[in-house]
Amino acid sequence: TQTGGTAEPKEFKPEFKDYQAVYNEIAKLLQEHDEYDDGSYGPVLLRLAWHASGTYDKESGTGGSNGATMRFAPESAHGANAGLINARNFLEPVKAKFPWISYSDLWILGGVCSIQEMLGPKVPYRPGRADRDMSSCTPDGRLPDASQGARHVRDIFYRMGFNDQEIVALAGAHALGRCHTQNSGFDGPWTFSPTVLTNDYYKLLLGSKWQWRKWDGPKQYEDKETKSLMMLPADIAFIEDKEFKKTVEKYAADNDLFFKDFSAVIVKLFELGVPFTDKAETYVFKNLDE
Ligand code: ZEM
Repeated sequence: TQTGGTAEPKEFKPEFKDYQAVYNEIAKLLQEHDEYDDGSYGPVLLRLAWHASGTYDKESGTGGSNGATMRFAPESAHGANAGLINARNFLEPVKAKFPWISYSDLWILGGVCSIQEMLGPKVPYRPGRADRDMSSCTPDGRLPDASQGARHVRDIFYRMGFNDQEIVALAGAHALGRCHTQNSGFDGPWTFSPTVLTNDYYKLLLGSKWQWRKWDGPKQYEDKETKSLMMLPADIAFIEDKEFKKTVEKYAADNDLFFKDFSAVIVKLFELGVPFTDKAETYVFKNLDE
């Protein structure tokens, strides 16, 4: 009905179908751009979502995915974020097509979509993140250092509020993607199928013989048999540490359990420090081929 000439334009309230449309657009672009790396932007999109979230500090409440402050220096220039410009640039055309979504929500949706499209479990998603300016950039050093061991890994993830089982479940993401010398200095993939999420990371940790790679780069492991796979010192910590190793064994033996726990813990990671309202609904997206 007509309410007079000065009525405000109706505010756009996105619903499930609108977020599903964003999901579908990301999934379509993932399929189209199979020229990247091992054939998918999925791993680097997941890493963007993780590095946006993993700056969280539970004591101060700072950091986390609410803000998308990696758009700005100094955070964009932190060593740990090298190469994530590829993921941010990949999502720019999606942001242009759906300008109503915040970068913070979009980056996390990119992670959710990547996990599902790389044949991982469903990852329930809640929108509600708001972008912040560069004054909310976190200090360098909040993300894990690959050259360190169990003690450091615990310090970093306990700061976010995770326990040992959750840390090991999160690490299963290293079934995906690879290390790039131009980003981290390290080199190579962890598994033979770096664009499909499986529990292979755990199986390979336990089932292969890991030896130091002899090369000029930073200290990393290679599998003795094929020398084509890698582990970081921080990965090997998961089999050197008795407590961590028990959980590695559970996930190596049971992919369904890994999927269930991975989904739960990645939702926790993606929601660290996000001030959702009571009204925030949880969405479970259909995969592109569903
Ligand atoms: Zn990663 N990760 N990560 N990680 N990560 C790399 C790549 C990827 C650590 C780490 O130092 C590195 C988690 C935990 C930890 C992914 C997801 C998740 C790389 C290589 C390094 C060095 C980067 C490069 O060179 O491009 C350490 C020390 C971790 C904790 C112990 C968690 C948690 C993740 C998600 C849940 C993914 C998907 C990649 C692959 C990125 C790509 O571009 O292929």
